[in-house]
Amino acid sequence: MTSILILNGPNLNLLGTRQPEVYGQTTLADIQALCAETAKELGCDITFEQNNSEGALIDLIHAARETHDGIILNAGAYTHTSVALMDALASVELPCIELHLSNIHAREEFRHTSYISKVALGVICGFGAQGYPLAIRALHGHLG
Ligand code: CA2
Repeated sequence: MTSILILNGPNLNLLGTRQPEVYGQTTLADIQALCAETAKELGCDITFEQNNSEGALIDLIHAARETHDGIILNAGAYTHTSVALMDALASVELPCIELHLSNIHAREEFRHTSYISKVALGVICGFGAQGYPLAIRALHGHLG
């Protein structure tokens, strides 16, 4: 069975509690439930994780090499700063979809740069929580 790691970076644990005008009212637990529904429908296996630490995210990416077929990554603000996360993704050679709730290109200039895009199979942004099921379908389709 296809196995997908869904990885969420810093501050995404606060979803639904602050800045609803930017990130919506959906909580990360709601998103996890949405992902579980999609995975059940497609017949694939998902692991859903959130961590605020760059090093922990890198460790999860390294471990995925042995356990998962692909990665969906919302790296939060590390998207715009982390060469280390980019290198980790490149090193495991797993297909990765970069995901954002907001349209990062319609926001501040500093969010227009993504280190993750340089090693991603594709990017989904701007569709809020619905981006997660879209990314699962896209990666599942890619993995065949
Ligand atoms: O749009 C996205 O998904 C982002 O990855 C979210 C990051 C942001 O730094 C990226 O540029 C785009 C921020 C996540 C912070 O989430 C919060 C949720 C509720 C309250 C405050 C922050």
